This record gives sequence, structure tokens and C-alpha cells, in this order.
Amino acid sequence: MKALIIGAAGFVGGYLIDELKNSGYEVCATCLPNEKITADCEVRTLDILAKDTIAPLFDEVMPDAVFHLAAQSSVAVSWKRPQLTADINVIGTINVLEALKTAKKSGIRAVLIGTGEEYGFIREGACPLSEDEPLNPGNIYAATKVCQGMLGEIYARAYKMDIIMVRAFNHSGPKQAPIFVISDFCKQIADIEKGEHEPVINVGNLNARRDFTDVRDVVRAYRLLAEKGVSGRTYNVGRGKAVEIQEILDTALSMTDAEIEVRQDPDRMRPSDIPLIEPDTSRILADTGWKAEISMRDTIADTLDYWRRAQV
Ligand code: A2R
Repeated sequence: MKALIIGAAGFVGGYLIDELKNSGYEVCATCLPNEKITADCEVRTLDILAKDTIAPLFDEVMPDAVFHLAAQSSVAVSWKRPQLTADINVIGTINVLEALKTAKKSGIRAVLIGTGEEYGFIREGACPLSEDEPLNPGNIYAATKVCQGMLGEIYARAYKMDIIMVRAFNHSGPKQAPIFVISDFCKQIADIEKGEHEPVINVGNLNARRDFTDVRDVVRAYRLLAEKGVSGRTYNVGRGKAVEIQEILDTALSMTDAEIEVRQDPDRMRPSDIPLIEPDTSRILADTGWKAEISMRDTIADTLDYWRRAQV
């Protein structure tokens, strides 16, 4: 089996390359011209906004499966740069789908990665969220990903293309940028331990409840969806058990001997924060047998360990 990963220089890409290679796939991975992929696999440069360059790449690589990870993936950036976010996440996805439609090889399976944030402002009692729950996104990033999912469904139906849509809930692990909460807390603690930061941890809204899965479990879900998912279907990928951000903070703080003061930081409060997001994961379990296996404690420990060893 040959896999093409689009947008593989980001956080998830490296883990997906490893997962696929360890499962016997031949892997080709793309990155932007200014990015680097160090993993041992075939690497191409690709900007999904350069639409005429995508189909030739498909025709050269001839993949069995395409994993579309390329995105402007930060909620915070999406508030500041809405047009860029829409260009990459919506127009870029159309460019990928059009290229798949015209590719010489037919029947390429595409896995489009969206987000649990697509559910947005959910009605009371809606959790755990099934994939059929109405989408009511609460931020610009999420809105563009709703659009990506709709486009995937439309192309699958209209052109009988083999497309699977994913709504990935929060995922974390070593090497994640510290704009995401687990990585942020762990980096701050590691910096304090190294004496590079005053013994204060800055936090945002600690009462929000989110569903966290280790990135290594998440990429295993993506592989299994490419292998066993039902064409045209949307799948939640998550643990199925939300926790308060406070619990993540407490767990991370329990792993350090440093005396640390917790300080609420207004800059870390997101506009329109949503109180609870938790998926129903029964569909992916039924169709692929996947469920999250790595504990949140292990994810936090590994992420803290990563930042302790990181050279600044
Ligand atoms: O924005 P950068 O320089 O970090 O590059 C990102 C890249 N990317 C693009 N690739 C091709 N053509 C473009 N026009 C373009 N714009 C951005 O996609 C980055 O290297 C990659 C996405 O990786 P991350 O932002 O680290 O996302 P992550 O955590 O790997 O998540 C993978 C997927 C994304 O679609 C998320 O929205 C979803 O999972 O949750």
C-alpha cells in the first residue's frame, strides 16, 4: 500500500509517517517549500494553494490513500487571520478534491482531517456528540473545517469518490507546539524547572471540559480509517471522556517538585470558549475496532519529559 500525506511537516504528520511505515506502507509526505521533513520517507514540496501542482503529484506518486492534514490549524490564528484560514482550509481542500477527481489513478481513498470543534455551541445534553449532531461552530477555524467536511461529503456523493471525513478531538503529545494546552502547561513547568521562568504558570479557562487523546493513538485511528472506514462516512476520533482543563493542570503539576503559583492570564482566554466538548466514539469502534489506549497521564508525562529535554 502506498500513502501520500499532504501537510506532513506539522505536529501530526511525523507521527502519521511513523505509524504508516511501521504498518508496512510505502510513504510519500509533502511539506511547504520552507518546511522540512526529517523522517526517512519520500518527501515532496506542495502548497495546496498552487492548485495546478496537486494532480501531477498524484499522477507521479499514484497513492492508494491520501491523508489530507495541511491546514491553518490554530484557533487563535484563525481569529487574527480569517481569510488566510479560509484560503488554506477551504480553497486548499477544494484544490485537493479537484485534483483527486482528475487523478489518473481512480479509487484513491482520501481521509480529510477535521475537528471536534465543528460541533461548537452544542445544545444542553448533547454530549457525547454523535456524528449526526448538528454543527454549530464557535470559531473561524471550526467553521472552515465544517466547510471542509461538507465539501468532502459533496464530492463523495456527486462524483462517487472514496472519501472519509474525520472530526478529531483535542490531541496532544511530545513535540506539539506550546499554543495547545497540554504542551503549553508542560513547557511552562519545564522552563520553571530549568530556572528560565519565574515560578508562575499562566493559565486560561480551567473549567472548559475537553476530550484529549494521545497523538500516537490518533494516527493509528487515521490508518485504520483508511483501511476499514466506510466510504462517505464521517468519524469522530477521540477518547470519549472529557476532562476539565483543571485536571490536566493538576496532573502536570503533580509531576514536578517545583513550587509553582497558578495565575489566570486574560490573553489565554479565547473569545467564545465552549464549555464542554465530548465525542461519542461508537462509530469508529464499530467500523474499525479503534479506541484510545494511551492514558492522559502518560501523554502528559511524555510531553513534560520532551520539554525537559528540549534545547531552547
Ligand atoms: O502553517 P505551517 O507553516 O505550520 O504549515 C502547515 C501546513 N500548511 C500547508 N501545507 C500545504 N499547503 C498550504 N497552503 C499550507 N498551509 C499550511 O499544514 C503545517 O505544516 C501543516 C499542518 O500541520 P499542523 O498545523 O501542525 O496541524 P496538525 O496538528 O498536524 O494537525 C493535522 C490536521 C490539521 O488539518 C488540523 O486542522 C487537524 O488535523 O486537526
